[in-house]
Amino acid sequence: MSHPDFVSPDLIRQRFSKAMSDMYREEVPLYGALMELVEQTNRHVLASDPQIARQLESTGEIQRLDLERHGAIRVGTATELATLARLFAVMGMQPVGYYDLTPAGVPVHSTAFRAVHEAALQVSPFRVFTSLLRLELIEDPELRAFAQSVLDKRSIFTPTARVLIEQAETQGGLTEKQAWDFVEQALETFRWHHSATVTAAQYQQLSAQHRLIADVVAFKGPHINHLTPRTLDIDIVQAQMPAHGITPKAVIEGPPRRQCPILLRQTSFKALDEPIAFTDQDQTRGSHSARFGEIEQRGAALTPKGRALYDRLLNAARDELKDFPNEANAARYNELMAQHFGEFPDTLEGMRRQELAYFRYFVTEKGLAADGLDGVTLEDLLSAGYVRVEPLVYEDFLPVSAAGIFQSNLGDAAQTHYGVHSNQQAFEQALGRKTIDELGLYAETQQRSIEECLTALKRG
Ligand code: OOG
Ligand code: NI
Repeated sequence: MSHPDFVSPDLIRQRFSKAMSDMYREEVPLYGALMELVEQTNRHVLASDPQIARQLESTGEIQRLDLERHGAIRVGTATELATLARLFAVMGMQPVGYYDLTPAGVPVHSTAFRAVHEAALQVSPFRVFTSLLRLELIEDPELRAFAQSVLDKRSIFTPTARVLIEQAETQGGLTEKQAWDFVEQALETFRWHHSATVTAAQYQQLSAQHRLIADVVAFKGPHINHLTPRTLDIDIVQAQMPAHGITPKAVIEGPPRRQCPILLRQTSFKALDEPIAFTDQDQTRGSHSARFGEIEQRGAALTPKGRALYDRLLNAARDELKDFPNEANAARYNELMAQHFGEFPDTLEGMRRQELAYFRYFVTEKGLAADGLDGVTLEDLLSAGYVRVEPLVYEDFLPVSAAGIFQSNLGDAAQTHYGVHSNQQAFEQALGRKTIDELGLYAETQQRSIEECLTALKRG
C-alpha cells in the first residue's frame, strides 16, 4: 500500500545515517579525524590498486563507500528494544542475526538492525549493532531491582517520535515533512547526555557490578557509543592512527590480512573520560567513558561451510595463544593467525569452488553477444567467460570480534564468567519478533543474481 507521496524507507535511512554522523562528528571530534584518515586511505587504495577499484565499481560498492558506517547502542528493557525495532523499521531496517556476548563476560545479547535487500543496501548500508542488557545477570537482588526501577522510569523516545512511528505504521509510510521530522526526532534517542539519572554512589555501585551496566542504566538514553566508517585497508589505518593522536587497540579483530578479504576486520580506540553530573551534584564533577572510535574493513560473506572453517581456524589460533590477545602477545597472535589461516583458500576461484563464500554473478559483454545458450550450465557460462563473479560483501558482525571491541573499551577489568547460556528465544520475545538469519539473506542475493544472469543470457 505504498503511497506516491511517501518517502522510501531507504531514503529515510540514508538521511538518518547522515544526520547521525553529523551529530557524532560534532560531539566526538576524534570521529571526524578518523573519518578523514579513512577517506585518505580509501583514496590512496583506489588510486594504487586498480583491481579493487574495478571490483567495487562493478558491485556498485564504490558509490556506497563514503556513506558506509555502523553504529552501536545498548538498551535496558524489552520495551525499549521492541520500540527501537519499530523505529528502525520506519527506515527499512530489520533485526538480522543473534549475537550472544555472555561467553566473553559481557552481560548482553544483541542483533544488528540493517537493510536486507541488495538494492536497499546500495542506497544505504547503515547498520546499528543493538544490545539488550541482561539484567538477570546482576547477582545482587537489591541492585537488580534498583536498576530495573531506574530503567522503568525513563522514556528514551520523544513523544513526537512515538507519534511518527505509529503514523508510519498505520499510513504505511511517511510524507516528506513527516520523514524529516522523524529523522530529527529519532536522533534524540541516540544523543549524549551530560547528566546522569543516578547519584554518584549509585553509579559506582552499578559500575562495580559491570561497567556496561552503569553505561546502560545511569543515563537518559542509549547514546550512540561509536560510529564506524569502512576502510579499504585497515592495516594502513591501524598503522597511521598513532600519528594522528589516536591509540588503537593491540590487535585487529577478525581474520588476518589476505589477498581476498573475508568477513570483517575491525579495530578501535578507547574513548576519553567525559565529564558527567550525577543527580547529587550540581556540576559535572563525575566522569564516564563510553564513546569510542572504530574502523572496519569488509570482505566476502562466507557460506555456513566457510564460516565453520573460519571459526575453527580462529579458535585454533586463540587456543594456541592460551590468552586473550593483548599488547604483550600481539605479535605472536598475528603470527598464529597467519599460520592457521594458511588453510583457508585465498583466491576467489578457490573459495567459490569449495563453496566457502557467497558470490554475485554478472553477465559479461561477451555473454550478451553470445546466443544459443539453452541448456548450458552456470559452470559452462563461467568458463566460457559469459558470466563472471564478485564476492558478496559481508554485511553483519562477528561475535568474537564484537566481544573484543566491547572489552577493549570497557578497560581491562577482571573477566567475568557468566554461567548462563545464550537465550535467543528470550531476546526475540523482548524484540517482539524473530531475528532474520543472515546466511539466508546472502544465499537469496546470490540466487537472485544467478537467475538474472540466466534470464539475460537465455533471451539472447
Ligand atoms: C558494541 C560492540 C560491538 C562491533 O562492531 O562488533 C561492535 C558495543 O560496544 O555496544 O560494535
Ligand atoms: Ni562496532
